[in-house]
Amino acid sequence: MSEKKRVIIDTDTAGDDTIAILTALHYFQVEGIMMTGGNVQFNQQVENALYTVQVAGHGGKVPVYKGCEGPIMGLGQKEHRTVEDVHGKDGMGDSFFEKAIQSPEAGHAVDFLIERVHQNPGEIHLLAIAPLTNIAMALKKDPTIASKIPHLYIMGGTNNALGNITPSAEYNFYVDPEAAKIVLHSGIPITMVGWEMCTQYSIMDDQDHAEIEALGTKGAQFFKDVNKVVMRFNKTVHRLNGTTHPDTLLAAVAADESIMTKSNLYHVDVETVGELTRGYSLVDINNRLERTRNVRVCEAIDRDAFKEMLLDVLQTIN
Ligand SMILES: [Ca+2]
Repeated sequence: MSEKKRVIIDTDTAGDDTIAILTALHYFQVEGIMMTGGNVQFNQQVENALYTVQVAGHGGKVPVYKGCEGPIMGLGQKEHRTVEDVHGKDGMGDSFFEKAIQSPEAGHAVDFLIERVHQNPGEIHLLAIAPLTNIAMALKKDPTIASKIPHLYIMGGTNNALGNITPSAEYNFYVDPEAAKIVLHSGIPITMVGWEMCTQYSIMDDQDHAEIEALGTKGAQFFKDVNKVVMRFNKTVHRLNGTTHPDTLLAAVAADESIMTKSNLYHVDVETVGELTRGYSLVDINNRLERTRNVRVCEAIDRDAFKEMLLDVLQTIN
């Protein structure tokens, strides 16, 4: 078997971030985890990441670095909008797990990323499943890393579709659109998996949850616990019949691109000043702006193959 691809994960660990981390630990050599402000209170997210690594049996082997706790600008708001209503107070379905044994590292996530990329040029792929603050700040601090990152997979934005945090914007782009702009125009080869891919292909309904529970593993129990609150939230707010797995879908696409059955290279940008559309991602499908096609946009997924990957991951964790 060939060596596993090496990745760094950037996450605001709550809800589906946890399952994405489990997925990444299954398929990749994870060099480290970077924390960005997002879903819930920052130190809770750090704890969630550490606990998730421990659940996967990798406790003490994958360093977790604290990064930027809030967006670059945030338009004068003291704190960005967190979403405890989606994922529970602890971001883990109100499970209130025990404290992890491992502690976060002393250094800053941005410095870790810059250093690790320079030490391993062309080797470190990035999985971005949070607001893009850390990656943008790293690019600002040292733009020379861009040419040394072979690929960046982003869960964020939408491809001309309904948002989730507002009608026009997906959460990760909405929290820090300035960061998204910096990253999208960095020159790093990018694959974007938008929110509409998640609602079309990643939903696990009651039947799927029953199948997962029947696995009877520690991984399956963990999946059930962290998804308790989001199941209720999705049914009442998004009118979606099941749990959503945007971050896991992103990790799965990065692990096996063949599950992405349709994709195209488009010019993609993000709105930063719109009255109703801050954080909206513009995907120029018909190339009306005649600008550089900077992002490969995922447009369809083999849903069965994705589900099989998810079950494999949860089956393995015992
Ligand atoms: Ca996330």
